[in-house]
Amino acid sequence: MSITLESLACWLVDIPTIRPHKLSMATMGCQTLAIVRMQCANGLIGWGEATTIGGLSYGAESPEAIKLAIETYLAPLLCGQTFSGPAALADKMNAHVKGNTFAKSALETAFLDAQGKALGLPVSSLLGGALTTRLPVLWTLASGDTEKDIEEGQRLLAEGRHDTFKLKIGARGLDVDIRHALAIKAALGDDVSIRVDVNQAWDLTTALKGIARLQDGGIDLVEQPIPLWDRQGLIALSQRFAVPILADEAVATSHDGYALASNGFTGVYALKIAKAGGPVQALKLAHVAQAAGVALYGGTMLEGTLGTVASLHAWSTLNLQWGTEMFGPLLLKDDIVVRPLDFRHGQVTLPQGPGLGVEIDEEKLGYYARK
Ligand code: MUC
Ligand code: MG
Repeated sequence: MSITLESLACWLVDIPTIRPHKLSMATMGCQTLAIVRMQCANGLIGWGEATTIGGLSYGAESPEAIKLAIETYLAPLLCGQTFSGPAALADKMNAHVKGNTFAKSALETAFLDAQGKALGLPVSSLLGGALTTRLPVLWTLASGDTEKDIEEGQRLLAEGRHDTFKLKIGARGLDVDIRHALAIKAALGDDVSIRVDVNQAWDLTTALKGIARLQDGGIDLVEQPIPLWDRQGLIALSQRFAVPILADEAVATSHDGYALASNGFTGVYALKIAKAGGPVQALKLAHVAQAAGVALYGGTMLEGTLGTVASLHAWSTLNLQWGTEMFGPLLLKDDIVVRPLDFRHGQVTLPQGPGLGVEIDEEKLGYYARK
């Protein structure tokens, strides 16, 4: 069904995190959600969201740049135009705006929300149809303190909220990081899957030493150990170790996925709607991975509920061998939606209503939006 865009509004919404979240390149005390409201003909409204991590420390688009790209370049390009679907929208955006996949992801999300509402269908139905309504979700232990992480992990296991954890390492020396990861693995036990994310912090030599020790210690997955540009290094690591290597920063689009897989990468890809330019674009990478026999993982840019749900609609159409990390809303002290997501038993429930199935609390949006 064709949708005509009338106007676009974008807010930067700052929400504190429940505790400092320490990654190799930044410590987050707050997350900024770039929230998009797409007003369409016939009174239809679509909502979208884009987030990044630590200002400009994770990716090339800051929250402020996302808002500027939308308001200054994409809104004038798109408003007044009619699109038959997300393919036509992406065509138009890509013909006139290079890169800026985070901004495009918020717009593709808002478009899908509007189109789903117009058709009375959940976004997952526009993307191929959900295989499941409950998706696995791990939690990231990243307080920066081994004892605190162990307590947090034990509490979440006891509550039954999560059964799988990711650790953020790479900010400290190799020995300190390995001791940290293996202490958590030992404390949480054999039945609990522990993965690490190095966020590009090691060089290849350090990675060779580090991954060998993590593998011996029972760590299940090693994410982006070396810089994103070192494609050959990542391929070599994936072929050398039995513990799977997860490509995150190194694989944003279907083109990256093709280049890695066709040169012999054998690990896992982290899908993220922001890296690819939206849920539809992220699925293109997923389909390249499926064709190449590379396993899949539903990744987060620590989105709030809107961006998390947009991702879940896409991930629900896939068989994700490594589950998801769509816990973003749980890291935030508050959100701008009427009903929070249901996280339980290591899973989250996919909303069923038309569009994203998320209702925005406009009072909260007004309260948290940057003035
Ligand atoms: C990343 O690099 O994977 C995902 C979970 C988390 O704690 O940080 C992110 C980013
Ligand atoms: Mg990562």
